[in-house]
Amino acid sequence: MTTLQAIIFDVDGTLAETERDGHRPAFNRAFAEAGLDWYWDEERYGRLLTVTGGKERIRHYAALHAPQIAADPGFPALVQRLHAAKTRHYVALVEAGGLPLRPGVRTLIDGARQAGIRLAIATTTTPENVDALLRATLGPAAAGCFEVIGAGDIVPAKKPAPDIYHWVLEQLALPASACLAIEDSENGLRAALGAGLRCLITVSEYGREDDFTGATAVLPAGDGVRLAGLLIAGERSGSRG
Ligand code: XBP
Ligand code: MG
Repeated sequence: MTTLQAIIFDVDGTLAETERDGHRPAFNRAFAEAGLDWYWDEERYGRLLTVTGGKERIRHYAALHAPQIAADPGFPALVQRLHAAKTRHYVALVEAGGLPLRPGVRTLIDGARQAGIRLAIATTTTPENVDALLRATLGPAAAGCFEVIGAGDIVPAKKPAPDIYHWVLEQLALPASACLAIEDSENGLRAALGAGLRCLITVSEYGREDDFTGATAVLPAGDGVRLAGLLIAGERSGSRG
């Protein structure tokens, strides 16, 4: 059995419940600021989350609901402007302290570091969003927690493609067999499995209906991350069944 050497965390839905009360209002504020009557309510946003990447989500929505805007030659530039505004609003929401870590995340991070397990991040979200969330939740110590942060457009294809996990494994210089991914969504699970990683699922607000076939374990919302810590501690002690 290969000893666990690194844990690779997803961000949105895994480190913190950021989608419903963070990214979603940030998108809506950017749309309103641009004079667009687009509004993503909680239910519609849940459906849109099947498309990973904020820019990709905007393009997907416009193609379905505003084809005349999507067909305009200026649309690519509009997407960039909307997403930059959305990122600004999201960072402000995070910095206001509205998006805490999920229960058990801080304990898991501290415990893993004390056990000498290396930590990394593999996320679809924009790097500025990760930096803001880590600073707001982990404080000045944040910079030292994660050895590698793979985020956003650093790879050509976003989750469910495995690219971001391949990139992080390459930066860690570790084989997939020595690492464990922690995710909250079907897209994230598929990306991790596609890179040959075992993956724990901690079910999030928007992930309850996802298909988690292939996960090493599916841990319930609320207590999932704490249970993940117990599983990992068990594995480290060699008691994995
Ligand atoms: C979740 C995503 C991201 C966020 C929005 O990322 O798919 O696109 O919803 O962030 P993960 P951006 O679960 O992999 O952390 O607008 O910056 O893409
Ligand atoms: Mg996620």
